[in-house]
Amino acid sequence: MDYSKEDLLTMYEHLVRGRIFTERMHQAVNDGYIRTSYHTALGEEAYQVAAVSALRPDDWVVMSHRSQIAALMRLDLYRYTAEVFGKKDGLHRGCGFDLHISDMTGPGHVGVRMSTLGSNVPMYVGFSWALKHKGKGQVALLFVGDGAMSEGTCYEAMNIGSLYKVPMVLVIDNNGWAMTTPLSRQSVNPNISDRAKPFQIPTFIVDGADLVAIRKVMDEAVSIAREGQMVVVEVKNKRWGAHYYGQTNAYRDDMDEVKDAMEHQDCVKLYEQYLLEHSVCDQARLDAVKDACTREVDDAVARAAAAPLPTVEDIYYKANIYTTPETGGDL
Ligand SMILES: Cc1ncc(C[n+]2csc(CCOP(=O)(O)OP(=O)(O)O)c2C)c(N)n1
Ligand SMILES: [Mg+2]
Repeated sequence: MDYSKEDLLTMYEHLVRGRIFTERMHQAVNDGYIRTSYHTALGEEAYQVAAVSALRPDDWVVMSHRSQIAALMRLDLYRYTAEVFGKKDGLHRGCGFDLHISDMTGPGHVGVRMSTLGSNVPMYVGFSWALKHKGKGQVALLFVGDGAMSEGTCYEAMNIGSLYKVPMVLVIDNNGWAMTTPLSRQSVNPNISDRAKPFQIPTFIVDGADLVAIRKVMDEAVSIAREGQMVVVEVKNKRWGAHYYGQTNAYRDDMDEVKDAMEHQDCVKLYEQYLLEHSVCDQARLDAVKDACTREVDDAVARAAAAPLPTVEDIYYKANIYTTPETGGDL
C-alpha cells in the first residue's frame, strides 16, 4: 500500500460525506430549499477527493459547476449549504449560489470561478503565474468539464501556461456529456487531454471510479506542477444524473451504461471494497464514518433551512456575488 491507513480513511470520510451531501442536496431541491439549477456530482466524487488530497493546504482549488465535493474539502459545510439555500449565513451572504463560490481570505484557499465556460482557464494560468512569482511553491488546481474544453480560450491559455511554466494542474472531468451534447458530437478524439499535447504539456488519463489510481496520478501531476510545469489530468467519468438535478435524461441513449456504472463502477462501493480487502479497517468502522457524516450533513441542512434570508441591501450589493463578507467587499 502506498498510503497510510490514516490518509486512506481521511479520503473515505471526504468521499462518503460527498455522496451523502449530494443525496441531501437532491432532497433539498425536491423540498424547495434550492430553487435554481444545481449541477451535482453523483458518481463523480472520487476524482475530486483524490485531487484535493494530493495538494498542500496552501495550494489553491478552483471549482467547476460540478466539483462541490472538492470545494467542500476546503470550505465550511454549513456556510456552503446556507449559500446554496440562498441564506444570509452563506459564504456569499446567499447572493452568489455555488456558481461563484470562493474563499479568498480564509484558510480554504478556494479561488473565485466564473460560470462562463472556458473563462477560468486563462484566468488561472495568470493566477498560477502570480503564484510562481510569489515563490512559495504553491500550485493551483482547476477543474473543468469536457464541454468547457471546447472553448477556444482553453487553447490560448494552455499555450501560454506551458510557455510560462505555470504551476497549475488542469483536471478535466470527461463525463461524456456537455449538457445535452454527447462527447461523440463535440470531439473527434474522445481523449480530450490529447489536445494539450501540441503545447508539450504532460498529460494523464485515469479512470474516475478508481480513487487510489487517481490519487497516484494526482500526486505525480502535482509534483510536476510544483517544479514549474502546467499539467493536464483527464478523468474518465460517467455522468449518472441529468445536467442538473431535476432535468430530464430523456435525450440520452446511454442509460444502460449508466445503470451498469451505478452497479459495477460506483467509486464509493469500489473504494469500500479496497479498504476492506487491504485490511485498512473493518465494516464497523466504515459504518461509523457514514453515521458521523450523515449527522454532520443533516445538521448543516437543518441549520441552513432555518437560517434567515439576506436583506434587500445584501442582494443589491453586487460585490457579494464574488466576495466573502470577511473581505468587506474586496477580492
Ligand atoms: C460560454 C458558455 N456557454 C454555455 C454555457 C452554459 N453551460 C453551462 S454548463 C454547460 C455544459 C458543460 O459541460 P461540461 O463542461 O462537460 O461539464 P459537465 O456539466 O458535464 O460537468 C453549458 C453548455 C456557459 N456556462 N458558458
Ligand atoms: Mg461533461
